[in-house]
Amino acid sequence: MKLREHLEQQGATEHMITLICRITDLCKDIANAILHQQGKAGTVNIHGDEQIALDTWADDHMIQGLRESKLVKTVASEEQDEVVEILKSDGEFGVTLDPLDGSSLIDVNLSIGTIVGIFEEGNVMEKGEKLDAALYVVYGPLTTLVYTIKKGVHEFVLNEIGDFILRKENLQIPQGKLYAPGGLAKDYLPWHSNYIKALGEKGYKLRYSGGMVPDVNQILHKGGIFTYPALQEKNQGKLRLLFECNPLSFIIVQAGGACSDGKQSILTKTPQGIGDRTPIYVGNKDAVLLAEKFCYESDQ
Ligand code: P6P
Repeated sequence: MKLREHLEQQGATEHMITLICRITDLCKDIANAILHQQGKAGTVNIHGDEQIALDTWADDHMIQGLRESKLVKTVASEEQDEVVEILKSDGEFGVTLDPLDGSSLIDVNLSIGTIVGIFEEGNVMEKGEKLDAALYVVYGPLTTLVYTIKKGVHEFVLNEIGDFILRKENLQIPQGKLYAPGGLAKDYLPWHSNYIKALGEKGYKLRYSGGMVPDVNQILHKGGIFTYPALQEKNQGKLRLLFECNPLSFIIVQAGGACSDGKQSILTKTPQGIGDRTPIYVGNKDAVLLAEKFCYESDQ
């Protein structure tokens, strides 16, 4: 089954179907561009991440494609300093974008991804629980798409003629024991170090690539926990609330998992600014609850 047919079967509105299909077509262009990726752009984004030419190209390409759709009112992109208001739009959608997350991994031929959050009512500075849809694409040995419109989590694979074909429907995160622990151990807070040690003692196996999209995708399929914690000098950690943590947490929660910053669900956090970062624990409910337990006990 092709993506559009599946979205129609899910009862998505015509505008949502058109928007998601437009976004995934833009991701197909990104998949092609990765094969011919250019060098470094010599610029950095507001988060201080060095931008390669492909980062800026992918960002421009997606924003232009959304502009042309005339369905999108506002776009927040990790590569942009401010929210982009699309004035000549007939639509109301708000879209958050991480056009090419982990792009520095291309050099060593590791998988990377695109992350998208969709709000039907244009405000992108909403809590993650207000999302109406979210998707990510993994550019790896396969190019796969995972999406939800709050009616299950579904995976598609790009075939040889450029169609996303249904691969797995109604994905539920299995109980598993993989852990993907981001950040430098020397910078961990003591309670987080104790948490990671406890996972090891429970027989959790470390699986971490440095790409959030493939790492979270692996947790969705095999179970366990992805974390990028608060650090000694960075109490909000590294990962962005709007562009990375909300959409991916939304998908994992829709697949029966859980998410937290150690104290509360990521999806209940009210964004203060486009560059907000947050500590993140996302995956099986028991592993997330264990992190909250370690965090709570550290405050006593
Ligand atoms: P570190 C990639 O740069 C990214 O934003 C995420 O995709 C990934 O999870 C994280 O940073 C990796 O960070 O500090 O482990 O290199």
